Amino acid sequence: MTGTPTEKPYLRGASDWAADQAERYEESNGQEANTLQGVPIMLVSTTGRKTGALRRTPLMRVEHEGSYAAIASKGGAPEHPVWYLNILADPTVTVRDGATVRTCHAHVAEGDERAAWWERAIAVWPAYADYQTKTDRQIPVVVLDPID
Ligand code: F42
Repeated sequence: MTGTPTEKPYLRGASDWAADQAERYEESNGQEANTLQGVPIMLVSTTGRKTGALRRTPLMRVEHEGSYAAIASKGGAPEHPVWYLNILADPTVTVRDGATVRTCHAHVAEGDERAAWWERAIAVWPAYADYQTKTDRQIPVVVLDPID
């Protein structure tokens, strides 16, 4: 798959509350629907690994020195969110952070890097710690580094 996700036809996600938020956030250039319970979100666009479509996923905004972390918690569900599978298949994503949109390269954090980002994630959204207690899978921490 080549090119950035935003060059592909958009397909709406199956979770209505998330898809509604994604669409309002995108259409308002990041000025509306930009928080969850008062905590800022970001919008990660990936390329569907089966459809090749543009997929837009709202996630909690975890940022440090210009890079971001996408936490594949899915509320502690036993299975990974499929946006994570999309990223494994094509690590070129875009991140909307308010009015700023960056093309990023994604990698899954391990070891010390993962520990540092996990701490930052918990500081933003403490519920991540609860989600991890609900599942045997280790919740992936995906670091998104701007490349544009
Ligand atoms: N989810 C998190 O995991 N972490 C967060 O920090 C987070 C924050 C957040 C904030 C606001 C909000 O509104 C939602 C938030 N969510 C958060 C929920 C998140 O937006 C997603 O809804 C959730 O993580 C589940 O992601 P998902 O990619 O598994 O979505 C499912 C429901 C979905 O849309 N499935 C589609 C469908 O039709 O069933 C397919 C989507 C897709 O990418 N398909 C791929 C393709 O090719 O097009 C194929 C994928 C495959 O099956 O291999």
